[in-house]
Amino acid sequence: MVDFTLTAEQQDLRDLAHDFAVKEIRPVAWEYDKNGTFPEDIIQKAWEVGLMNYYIPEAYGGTRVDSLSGIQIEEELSWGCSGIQTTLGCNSLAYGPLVLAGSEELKKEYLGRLVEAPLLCSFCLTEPDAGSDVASMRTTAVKKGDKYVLNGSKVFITNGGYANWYTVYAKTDKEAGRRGISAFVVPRDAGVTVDKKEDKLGQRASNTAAISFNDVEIPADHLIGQENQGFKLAMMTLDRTRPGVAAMAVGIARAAMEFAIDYSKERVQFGVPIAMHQGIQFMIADMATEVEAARLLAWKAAVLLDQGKDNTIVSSHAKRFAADAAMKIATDAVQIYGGYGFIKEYPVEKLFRDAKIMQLYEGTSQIQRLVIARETLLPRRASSDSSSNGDSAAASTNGAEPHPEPATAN
Ligand code: COS
Repeated sequence: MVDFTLTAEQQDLRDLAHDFAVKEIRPVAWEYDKNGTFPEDIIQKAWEVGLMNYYIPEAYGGTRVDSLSGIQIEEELSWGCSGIQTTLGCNSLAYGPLVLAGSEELKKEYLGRLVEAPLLCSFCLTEPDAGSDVASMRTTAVKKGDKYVLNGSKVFITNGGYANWYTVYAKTDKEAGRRGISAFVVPRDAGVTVDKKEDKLGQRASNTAAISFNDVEIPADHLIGQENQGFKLAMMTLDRTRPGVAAMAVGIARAAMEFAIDYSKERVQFGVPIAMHQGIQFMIADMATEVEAARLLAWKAAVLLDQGKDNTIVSSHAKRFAADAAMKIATDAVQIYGGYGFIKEYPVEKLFRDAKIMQLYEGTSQIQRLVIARETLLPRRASSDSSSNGDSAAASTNGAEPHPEPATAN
């Protein structure tokens, strides 16, 4: 059965998030962006009302909502400010691998910290020379007795300057490429160094940092899942978080569209509001279609997850389409504002800058196309209906069949 009606609970969460965006986020969003203010006050409030960490299972003190509910929150908060939502939502990316494959002890300790206080955690995959090409990472984790010793550096780490703990990917077998990567929980006080806060084009209220590990020792039981299974764990985590990124892109796109609609009704040129001109109407019509289509893809990717089905390709469809739509819609919103759209005093300039990151983080639009091409040419699983990708299958990271290389078309 296909039904696009949210349940009363999902609608309540959406309303709660919208209300929070209107009252707490929008009033400060442009100012925080301008000054690069980290939204500590908003983190505290969002944590208090349950708009953070909502994918933590009840067994560890969380409220575990389904993905379709979660992405309602993510669209609304991102409509308020995607930089602030990146800050609030980053925890779910960082604790994702822990929920999927962590030991009971690790989950109790580190999910418990997030439940007990408004703390942050970070997902540390990217390195200076390993972005899309995850397998070329150089950070190492060497086992010495009952400890692992970590060395290396990570870049573009959301909340990196503020995290209480980090999910870190490192090579446990340097010769094995992607088959030699493992994931660890690294508490900040183990000696993580925060090297630098980045000065960014957009999402300026979010913290993006470079961090490093210099002989950082962690207990051996801080390994998440099995040794050398980290790459798959990262991919499975991203399958679960990309629908949320798509929803965030919808939030930006919707905000840009709404500003463009309002402005087009006020701005008079050639004797009529510019909304009366067909050129503007067609731009707005395309915006409305793309917001709708992007949202439907995000919902489908989330619903597949909630049904325990493989969502890899739909997750990439959603993330790619929604990110590109947000960029296009924000660009067209600037166009509708004309010269004023280029001025910081007007709201769409920020949205234009914020939209760009949607095409970059959690896998560029090109990486999404790569995943889509592979899954289309040589599907990894028989069909999106037949294979369980639920948490229990994921816990052993055995949920996936071998992923064949597509033939290269020359
Ligand atoms: N779920 C489970 N397993 C998966 C998977 C998924 N979504 N995607 C891939 N795998 C498995 C494959 O089945 C394969 O398993 P075997 O080793 O048993 O054969 C393995 O992982 C390797 O898969 P693949 O051949 O697709 O890997 P590649 O090295 O070719 O890399 C890309 C694939 C490029 C798609 C991957 O490196 C990627 O997603 N890069 C972007 C990373 C990213 O998003 N970075 C942003 C930073 S995070 S904010």
